[in-house]
Amino acid sequence: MDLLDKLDAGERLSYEDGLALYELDLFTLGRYADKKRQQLHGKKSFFNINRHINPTNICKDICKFCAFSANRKNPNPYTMSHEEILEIVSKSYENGIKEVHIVSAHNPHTGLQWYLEIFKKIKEAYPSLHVKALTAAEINFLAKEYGLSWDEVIDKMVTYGVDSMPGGGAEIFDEKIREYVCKGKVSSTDWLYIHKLWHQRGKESNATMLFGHVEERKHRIDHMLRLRDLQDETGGFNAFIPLVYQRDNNYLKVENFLSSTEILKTMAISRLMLDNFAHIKAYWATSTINLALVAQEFGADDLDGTIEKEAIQSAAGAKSAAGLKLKDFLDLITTSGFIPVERDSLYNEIKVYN
Ligand code: V47
Repeated sequence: MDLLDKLDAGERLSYEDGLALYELDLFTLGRYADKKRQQLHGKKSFFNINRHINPTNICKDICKFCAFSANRKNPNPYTMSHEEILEIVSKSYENGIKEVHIVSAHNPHTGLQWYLEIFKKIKEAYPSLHVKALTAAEINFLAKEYGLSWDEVIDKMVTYGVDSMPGGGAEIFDEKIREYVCKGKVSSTDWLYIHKLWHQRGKESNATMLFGHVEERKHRIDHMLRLRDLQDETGGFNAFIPLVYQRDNNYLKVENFLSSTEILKTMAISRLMLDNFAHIKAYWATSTINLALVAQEFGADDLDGTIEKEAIQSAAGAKSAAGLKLKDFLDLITTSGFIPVERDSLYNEIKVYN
C-alpha cells in the first residue's frame, strides 16, 4: 500500500514508512500530522503550571551532550539542602504551581535518603502538589549505587510520594549512538524496562528523545518504535517529548545542526508513528517558544508549562532559564490560533481558556 493511502486510512506505520515520511515535503507531512492532532485534541493546546528543580549537578556519569553537570566546562558544583528545595517549592506554590518536576544528576555523595526524603517532605507540606521525579537513569543509578533492585527503588518512590516519572534519560536508544554520546548511562533496554515496572504499578510516565546531534533519521524512527512497542504492552506513557539538542558548553562535536524544517518534520513524524501516545509535547525550552508555537500545527498538542526556572537546557544555550509568565504563555498560544488548556500532570483538564 502506498504511504499516502496508509496515512489516509490511518493505518499503523512501519519503520520503512517512518523513513519515507521524512521524504515528504513539510506541508504534506504537516497536514497529516495536524489531522491526527485535531482528531485527538481539536485546537486544544495543553500546558501545566509547574516548577522544575534540579537539586544537584554533581554527576558520576559523563554524557557528552550535557552542559548541566559540573565538569571542566561548568566548574560550578552544587547540591541543595532539603530546606533550600522546600523554600523554592513554597514560593512556587504561592505562585500557583500544580506540579514540581525534580531531576538531578547522579550524585554519589548525598546518600539515598537525600534523594527520597525530599519527596515525603514536599507531600507533607503540600499534599495536592504533583511530584514528578526521578528519571529511569536516576533510578538505575540509585539501584546500582545502593545495592537495590529497580523494583526496590520504585517501591520506595511510591512510598515516599512520587506521583509520576519524567521522561528524561532516554536520549537515543540505538546502542552504538548511545555508547558514543552517553556511555555508562542506563542502557536502552533497561530504560524501557524501568518504565515498564513503573507502569505495572498503575503509574504513568513520559518519554523523551534527544535529537539533532550525531544520530540519523533512522535512529529517531527506531527510538519511536521501541517506545510504541512498550506502549502497546503497558499504555503507561502520557507524552512523547522530542528534545532538540542544545550545543553550548559540552563535549559533543556536532558538525551540522538541524534546520527548523527537520525539527518540525521530526515532531510531525512522531505524531504519526506514535499512534498509541495521546500527547506530543513541544518542549519550548529546547525548540524555542516560537518553533513550539508553530509545532502546534505539526502534531504537537502540549507545550509543557511555564517552567519558572530551568537549568539543564539553559546550561547548554537554551533561552529558558527564567521560564515564561503565565499571561504571556496564554497570549502566545491564543494568538497562534489555539485554545490554551491548563491540565494537571496526568492530563485531566483544569481550565480551558477560550
Ligand atoms: O534526559 C541534556 C536532556 C533531559 C541537553 O517528562 C539536553 O515531562 C538538549 O527529560 N540539549 C532532561 N537536551 C529533561 C527532560 C524533560 C524535560 C521536560 C519535560 C519532561 C517530562 C522531561 O534533558 C535529559 C537530556 O536528554 N538534555 N543535555 C542538551 N545539551
